[in-house]
Amino acid sequence: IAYAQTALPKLAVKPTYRVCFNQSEMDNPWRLAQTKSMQDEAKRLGWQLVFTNANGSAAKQASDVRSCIAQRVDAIFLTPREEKPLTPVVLEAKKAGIPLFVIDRNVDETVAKPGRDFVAFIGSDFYAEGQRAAEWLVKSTGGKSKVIELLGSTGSSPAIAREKGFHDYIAKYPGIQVIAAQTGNFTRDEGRKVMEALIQAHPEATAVYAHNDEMALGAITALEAAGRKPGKDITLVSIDGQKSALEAIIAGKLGATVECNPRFGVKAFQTMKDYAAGKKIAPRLINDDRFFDTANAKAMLSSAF
Ligand code: GYE
Repeated sequence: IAYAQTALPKLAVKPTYRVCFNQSEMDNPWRLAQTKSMQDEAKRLGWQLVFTNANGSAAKQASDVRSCIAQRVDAIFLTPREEKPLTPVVLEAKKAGIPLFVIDRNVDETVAKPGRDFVAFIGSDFYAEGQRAAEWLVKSTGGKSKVIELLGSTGSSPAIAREKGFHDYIAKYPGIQVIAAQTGNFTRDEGRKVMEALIQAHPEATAVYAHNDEMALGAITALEAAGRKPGKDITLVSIDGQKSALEAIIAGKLGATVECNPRFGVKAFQTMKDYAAGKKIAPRLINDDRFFDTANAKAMLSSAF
């Protein structure tokens, strides 16, 4: 689609709105928490939320957004599964005059830019998350480890940036080597299966960096089945900060997890209201993320999702 040099669509101030939330998948606690947060806040505001679930298919998610455009909703909240396949529909929403907010994962910003083609990107700094995971691993292994990396879904912005952030950080530490990397699609089951194979092929591994907690938890199961002792003879670090990951930290199996806050509801809808009111919206609104390890996992458990 050719990019048209036009202003972003306006949004009227109204007592209530009908908005779409286009979810990518619902197969892990992070996605469930994100969805619940959007639903709870819509309910609290008395707005109508049109919810779609793409079940892990970027193609379905694109058609979900198109059907929201056809329904002429007031605004669209898109959490794009992958960057490139979801970029065209962002431009289509603009063309149709519907303000769109990209939340959590991003689209391809070389084509669609926040503040120009869509109202704003709201989400975590995935690159910083990768760096924070690397920083912890460097410290806790004394700068020496052979790492297996479990990558997130290929082509998704968190997988891209969590990989880059981690690798850029460890570039200064020659004692830290990534000896194998494979996608586990952000799921527990695939994390387990991939780790089963990789630990066979690379018994010399001393660490695991998983792009999310679910894959780390799957990896722990696989490592234990292979006779390894997670937390003792192999160090694991991951990202998300879900409750079951904090429990794994308390159990001494997972070393640390960088929080990726899934609670978007309040911030997303407040940003939309501000936009309707004509306030200036920053193109990038970055969430604050905590960090969990043995020092605070117990105390933080009840606040995790
Ligand atoms: O880390 C993962 C989920 O997009 C940041 O997606 C999110 C990621 C999250 O499936 O668990």
